[in-house]
Amino acid sequence: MKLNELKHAKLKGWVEDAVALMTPDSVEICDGSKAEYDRMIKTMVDAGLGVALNPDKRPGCYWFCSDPSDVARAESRTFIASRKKEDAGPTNNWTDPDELKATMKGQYKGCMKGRTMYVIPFSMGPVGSDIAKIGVEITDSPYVVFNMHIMTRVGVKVLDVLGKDGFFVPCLHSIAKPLGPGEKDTVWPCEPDVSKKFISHFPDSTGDFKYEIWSYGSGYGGNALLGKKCLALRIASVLARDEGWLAEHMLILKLTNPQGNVKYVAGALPSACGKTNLAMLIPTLPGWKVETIGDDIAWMKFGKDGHLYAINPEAGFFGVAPGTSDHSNKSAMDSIKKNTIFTNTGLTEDGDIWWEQIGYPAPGKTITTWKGEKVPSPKTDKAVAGQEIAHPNSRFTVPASQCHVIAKEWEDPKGVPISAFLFGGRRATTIPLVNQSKSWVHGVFMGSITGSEITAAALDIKAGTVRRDPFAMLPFCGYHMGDYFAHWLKLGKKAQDEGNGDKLPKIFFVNWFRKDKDGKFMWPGYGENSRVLAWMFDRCDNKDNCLETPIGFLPKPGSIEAPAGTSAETLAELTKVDIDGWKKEIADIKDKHYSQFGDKLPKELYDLLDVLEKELHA
Ligand code: OXD
Ligand code: MN
Repeated sequence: MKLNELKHAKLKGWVEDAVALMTPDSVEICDGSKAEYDRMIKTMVDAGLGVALNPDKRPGCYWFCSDPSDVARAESRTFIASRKKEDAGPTNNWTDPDELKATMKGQYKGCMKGRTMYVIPFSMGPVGSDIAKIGVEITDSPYVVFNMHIMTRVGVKVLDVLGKDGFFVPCLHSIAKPLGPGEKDTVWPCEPDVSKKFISHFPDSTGDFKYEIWSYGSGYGGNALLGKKCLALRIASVLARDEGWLAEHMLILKLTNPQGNVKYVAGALPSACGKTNLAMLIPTLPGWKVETIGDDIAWMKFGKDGHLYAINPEAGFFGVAPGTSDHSNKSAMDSIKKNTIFTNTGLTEDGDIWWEQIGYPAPGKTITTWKGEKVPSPKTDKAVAGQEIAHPNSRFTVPASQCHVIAKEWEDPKGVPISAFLFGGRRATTIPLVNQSKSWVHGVFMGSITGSEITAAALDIKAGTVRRDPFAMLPFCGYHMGDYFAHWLKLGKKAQDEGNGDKLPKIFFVNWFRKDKDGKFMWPGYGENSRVLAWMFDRCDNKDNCLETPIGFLPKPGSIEAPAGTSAETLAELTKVDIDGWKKEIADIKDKHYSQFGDKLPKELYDLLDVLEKELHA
């Protein structure tokens, strides 16, 4: 499709302005077809920028490797450029929107010379659903085009819904590497200087569009596939605040008990803490079943019946590869056997991918690392300090429809009713295996104090240290985090005032990552987490399986059966209140976390912190 065939005048004008600024050699409007997908991949493979994997082993699969500067989300280069600084809050980088636009326009000038500009109309959520939103991404990266094909719904059908004047979020992206005449691409064209990358969000622009996303210099998924973190979380969280719904960094799973009863659970865990594994879990508990609705993002609205309904706005999974194995996530391993894009994994001699903790040693004599070096094949799949075959944040991109445990209702435009929320983090100490909140407000309190050890999903922060990541939304909330807590409280209060308090999801906090004094994990995790899900399921039915404590409702002894290899004492340790640990936790929350929100911190939350402190000291 050609630019002059676009029927939406505002969209056409926006693309024309981008063409004038970025001066590409040609423009293509993406139609979302399989032929387009294949052509985009071929463009890159023919140019030596990607490798087709062995079709006998991984049919339809490709291997790409990025520049070392471009392996993860760039949090220090991610901006919420609201008109007023206080609207971005203390947890976001803020810059004046006019200044930022002036700087970025300078960078965008001529940035697509020698390249094709692709215009990608996409829908987050099933095309035409009431909950879905449309975005249009302009990019100069074929890699972005085919990944967007997997992660969103792309193409002409979206333009049809958009009509002549429908609402869309404009998303500008460039890898920032114009090509001179005859110049050839390097392996992963991008702006290698991290300080020149920008992932900018304008949540209250005064120009032609109220919401805008401008990304420059990075080709990495979270920075470049703008439907995901930028639109479906940062901008959508602002829309959700304004329109009375929730846009959350949550997986959605369908849990069926041995009697065939179903409950839907939405869970927020920070990046690279196992959301994909949990969404696809294979229960060890006999008779229980988990099916997947989504693994990263949930959009939720209250239905007329007072229940909260969730959709997965995405169409694919952009999962962390290392650690994924038949043991940790057999369903993911089965899903990625075909038609999958691998980025920054290792490449075996026989044309297959490999990563640390994949469950088997690397075959062959040598293996190619994500940096393109040939090294001896490791004899085990264990991660070795100082050696990376796969980058720790290497990824697979796979269509959700290819997942064997995808729930049949995963694309239902009205969504699924949520019975429980689960928050969690990666914590070696203090935080119990599972804990239910005493009320909605207490649940919001739990979400607001979430802490987690940092993983490799972001550049520029030190892996391993604990940081507060409220609701797992720290890098993704598009406005002041104090207002975000207030939004959650407001929605709960509204439901209660309307007589629907009992239909609100129950709220739980989990921690699969406790370690003993020798540094060994105390809980086996993965399929054994079904024991915790089963306990939560019964809590939603108000079964008598808990004890009230100052921090919340903990499992009654015997209400969770210890898995093989976990002693009764260990389970008791995992489900008790660590009074000294919590005292330290409270002090840290008061001094370093809540203190940053000033007047914007809802009083109800501070009051709960005081109550907890008093009870622990009693
Ligand atoms: C992701 C992330 O890619 O959270 O999902 O970083
Ligand atoms: Mn995520």
